[in-house]
Amino acid sequence: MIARLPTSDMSDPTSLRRYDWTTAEVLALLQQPLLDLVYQAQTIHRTFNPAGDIQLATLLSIKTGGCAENCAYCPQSAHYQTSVQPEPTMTVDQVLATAQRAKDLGATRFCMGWAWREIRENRAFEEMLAMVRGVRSIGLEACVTAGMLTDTQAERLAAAGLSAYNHNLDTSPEYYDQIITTRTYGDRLRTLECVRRAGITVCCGGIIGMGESMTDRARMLEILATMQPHPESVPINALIAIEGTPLEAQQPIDPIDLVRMCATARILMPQARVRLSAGRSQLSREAQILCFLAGVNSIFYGETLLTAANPDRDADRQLLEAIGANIQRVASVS
Ligand code: SAM
Ligand code: DTB
Ligand code: SF4
Repeated sequence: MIARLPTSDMSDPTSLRRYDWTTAEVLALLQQPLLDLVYQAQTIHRTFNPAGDIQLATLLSIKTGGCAENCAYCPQSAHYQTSVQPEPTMTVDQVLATAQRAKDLGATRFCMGWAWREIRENRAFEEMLAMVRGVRSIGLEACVTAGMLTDTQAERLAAAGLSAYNHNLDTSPEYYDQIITTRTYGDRLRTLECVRRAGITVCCGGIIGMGESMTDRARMLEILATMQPHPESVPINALIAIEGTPLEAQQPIDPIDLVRMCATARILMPQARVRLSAGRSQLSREAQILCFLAGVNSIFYGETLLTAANPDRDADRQLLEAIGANIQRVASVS
């Protein structure tokens, strides 16, 4: 039986965009029979995103390793011994050359990461602003992920033309302290509010496969889907269990669980870009295709994510060609 959407009147699609989801409703969506879930998600996807395009985003780690936070999944935390070594911060010229190459290879969004607990107002921040201006002038959407920020910093990033700021909730508020203790869920939400106030679009999602329950997954999606407006971009990551981190021995997720997360995110946030993010290397082509059917409309394109492996470009090109994907050609203005 198809879990009842609060209103299933597809002739008035705006009534399906809601901000008052409850945990029980989200859990019911997440746990319904898979084919019903995917059918609902695809129906909503086609109603709200008639263009049906898929965005290719390219990631680059500008400042790698040595981070003060203790996120249990992260190879860049200074708290753990992993194969990731702190590296010198990349220069503006290096970054812009990489962004140009990403554009030439078909990406429309360029996402830059700094392994920082928070942004500080120093030379590295001035360089970040120059990178954002440069990426925008190449004609790409620019996204930054660099930890916590303040209103003033968000306003300066907005003035530089930043399209989006990525800051994930990662998991439910209830499970959060099993994963990170060096900052709180409230810290995370405060940063997201600064991003929103500055007029930058919000990129916010999380990870599955860290030992959380179905209810934790539902709670995370509920918190995202009760933000008003919804995040414009929702990355769904499957844990990449990295040697040396506390989560190194976690068993891989069942790909069907990832399909469920993507489909539920699509139903809850009909117009968000739902991004099938970390963990794609472990997925078969068929599992990825199910995720597209469930409403995923973006992937990271390029051999590495920030530090971990991603499928190589040839494999992705073949996959996208095989399904006749309609790839976004021009960056959106935001
Ligand atoms: N320091 C910044 C922050 O935490 O906001 C930005 C970088 S951080 C690497 C960006 C996101 O990548 C994390 O919030 C997490 O969701 C995801 N991530 C990091 N390591 C991961 C892993 N091993 N597996 C899956 N996702 C991961
Ligand atoms: C997101 O949610 N996933 C991307 C992006 N936002 C920054 C990062 C995934 C990182 C995976 C581990 C690594 O490459 O170090
Ligand atoms: Fe990794 Fe970001 Fe956590 Fe630092 S704040 S340990 S870079 S996820």
